[in-house]
Amino acid sequence: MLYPKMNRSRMVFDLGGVWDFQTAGADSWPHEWAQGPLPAPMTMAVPASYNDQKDDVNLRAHYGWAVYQRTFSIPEQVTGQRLWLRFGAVTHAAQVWIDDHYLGEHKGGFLPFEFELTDYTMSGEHRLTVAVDNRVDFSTLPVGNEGGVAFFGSDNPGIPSIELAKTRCRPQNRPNFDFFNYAGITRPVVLYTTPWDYIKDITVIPGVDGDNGIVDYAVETRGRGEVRVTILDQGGRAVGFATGAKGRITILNAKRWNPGAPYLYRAEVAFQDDDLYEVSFGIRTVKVEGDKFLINGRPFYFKGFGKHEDSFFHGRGLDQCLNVKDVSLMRWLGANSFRTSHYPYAEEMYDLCDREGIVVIDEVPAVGINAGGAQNPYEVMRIKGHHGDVIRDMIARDKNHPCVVMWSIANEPDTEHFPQAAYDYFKPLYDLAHACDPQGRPVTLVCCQNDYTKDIITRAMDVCCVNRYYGWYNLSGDLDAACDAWNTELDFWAGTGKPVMVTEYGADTYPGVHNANGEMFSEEYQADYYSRINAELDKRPFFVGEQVWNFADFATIQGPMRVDGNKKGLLTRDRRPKLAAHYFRKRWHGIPDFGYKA
Ligand code: BDP
Repeated sequence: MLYPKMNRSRMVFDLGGVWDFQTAGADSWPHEWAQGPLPAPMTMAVPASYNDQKDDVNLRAHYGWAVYQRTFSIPEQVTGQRLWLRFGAVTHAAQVWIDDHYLGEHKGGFLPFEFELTDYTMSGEHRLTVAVDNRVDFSTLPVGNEGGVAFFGSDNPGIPSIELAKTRCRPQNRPNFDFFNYAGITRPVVLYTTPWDYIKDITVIPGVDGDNGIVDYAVETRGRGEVRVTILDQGGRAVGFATGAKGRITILNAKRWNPGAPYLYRAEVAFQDDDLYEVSFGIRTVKVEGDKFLINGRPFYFKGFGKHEDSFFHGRGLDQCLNVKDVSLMRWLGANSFRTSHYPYAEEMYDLCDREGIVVIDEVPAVGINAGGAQNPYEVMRIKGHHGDVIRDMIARDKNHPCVVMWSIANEPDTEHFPQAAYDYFKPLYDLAHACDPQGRPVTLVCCQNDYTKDIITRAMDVCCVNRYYGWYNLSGDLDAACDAWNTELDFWAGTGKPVMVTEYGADTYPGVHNANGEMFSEEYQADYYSRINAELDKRPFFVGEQVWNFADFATIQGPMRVDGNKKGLLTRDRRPKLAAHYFRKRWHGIPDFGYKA
């Protein structure tokens, strides 16, 4: 799906601002609210999560539907054009009305969707109503626990007083994942126009032939007519041209897009004399060969993070200033990459990473496919169809970004207790991801710390990505034992012949806590933990990357496991470095992007 852009054939109108908002019931919302102004609205900024915008525990902990509303009128200049209403993301499900017309619904909180409004473009004021459902359960991605009641955290089953109290406590979201379940209209809402006959989609497949760049392209249009494609370099000079909806263009002596040294070309696509759209792309290749991860034919080493879209007040709402700051901090740290744990991020972040040369592992919101071995998640969770949809939609959205070098189809599913079921579930999704990606990027699944000898799906991926907490959740506080466990496990992965990387390892660290003995939760422990483990990872030639958990501290549900959120950040939630950030800054500036393990 193309990102809305303004140019001489298209207009974009931002519907962001302060909307009316009202919470509704758990299972439904009064649809008559769409027929007029909300009965008792409060103000709410869009885009942003709603949870932290007011000082109200009922809003933070709200469970179920909430309704947003605003009015707008459409400029006369759009007459004769098609008009579209597009949402960057609404978490987790949305029902949309314009005036008295129901436009439709969308499931999934992290990908864009749109409706054509052309038939409703009469003059006068229009009322836009967006109902939002934040509930997670066995049918959603991310996965929540069923029932929506009772507490999260340690349980003492069988105690009468607790069992009785549980039946009486109010419904609440019980995420099966470790980040706060922020909800609302979290990304931009825009109206945009296209001409009647228009460009629907553009696919760019870069390649190389010696010093030259090859651009295979495909343009999907509505209506018939001539397609003309001009390739522009960064200085705006035309360096290639072709006509036709499909074709190949050669760029002589093309400059490569490289991590840390990006170069972007633009494909300017014209359709008849009507429509125009420009897509940025990079000339770069990605390939797994043996136990190496190659970018532009050279062995790349991932240095970076698992991240979250998470910040004060905004929750998971798009914050461009924060994104720029985060990329700047990545550079300050000497990092070159991150994973969009645990959902596709806002499109604006990928544009930024294309421009800044930051490498991205792009992940679908498939987190929580794990019932701790008590149940077979592949039987009890009703997610397979939706899982395929989010893989398809994420790749369709992000396929042209040079920053994206790998797709992650899940985080920490149960691959241990039901290994064959996991294989049968994920192998078709792995094949689907490959079939969807015109650029043929590697595909992975991020595996949980469990019995890796039983897991048969992780080793079937192009890259084995492992999340490991030796020295934290296991072998807590004992770094000798943690290093020992890592080495035993690394001997196992060596046998797969695949590239292996760590996509999560870390230690909760309360900023300001210091300890001469380097005990858990202190800044010293976090720094020691990483320097000890990294010394072991460095010995393994097949080990292609280290992504720490996490870039910054982030919000989670309250519970006995978390002190004001997850504190495994190298940075605090307000982006101040902990001791371990200084350790990594030194380490990573000394590790080249390419050839570290060559
Ligand atoms: C991993 C999850 C991640 C958690 C992390 C932790 O992938 O979402 O936040 O552990 O416990 O299991 O800090």
